[in-house]
Amino acid sequence: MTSKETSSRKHLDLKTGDALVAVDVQNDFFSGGSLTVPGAEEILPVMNRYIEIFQSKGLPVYATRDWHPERHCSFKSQGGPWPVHCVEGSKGAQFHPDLYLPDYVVVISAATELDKEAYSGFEGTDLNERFLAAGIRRLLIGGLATDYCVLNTVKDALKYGYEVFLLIDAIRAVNVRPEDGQNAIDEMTRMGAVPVVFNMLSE
Ligand code: VGL
Ligand code: ZN
Repeated sequence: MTSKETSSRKHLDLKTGDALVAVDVQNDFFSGGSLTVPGAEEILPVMNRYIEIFQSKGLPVYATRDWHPERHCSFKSQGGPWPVHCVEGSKGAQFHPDLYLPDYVVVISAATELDKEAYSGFEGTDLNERFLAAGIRRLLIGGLATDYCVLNTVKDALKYGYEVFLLIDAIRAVNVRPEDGQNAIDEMTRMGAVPVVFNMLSE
């Protein structure tokens, strides 16, 4: 392996065509919320640094949010697997107050249909069309939760042909089974997502 190939694994140079995708950094997934993701708090300062570096380079940031109708099919009360969470317009559905969201961030609401679960930010949204219109070719993806919405957003991104960098230090898993998060990371990397951490970006 040449030194260039070696170093390309340790460093990621952000450039035009790159976009950051912050998946579902919403109150209900944090402690005190209805569908707590263990360790979710730990991603906030890291995600904020990713957002700041994108902002400083004039690169786009997209924030997806789980945005369910009040009786969404994924809720236990409707026969689904989850407690009521991220109901459209509710406090729990708001982005975490400590998430740094510059004014230009594009917000994408997903899983808005009553009878349809959608763990991918692409599903039932115009995310792909927006990326195509903006000339986006590479995605840096982090957020919540590793084993659901991050996993499925990454899989769709790869399916649509984007180069995907998985923000290992800015994701956390629900871990219904304790191995779910690691299995999801393994699956994403097997499919071609490249795991990165923040210090690979800083000059
Ligand atoms: C999610 C479970 C249910 C997620 C959303 O954002 O990963 N997980 N709804
Ligand atoms: Zn949900």
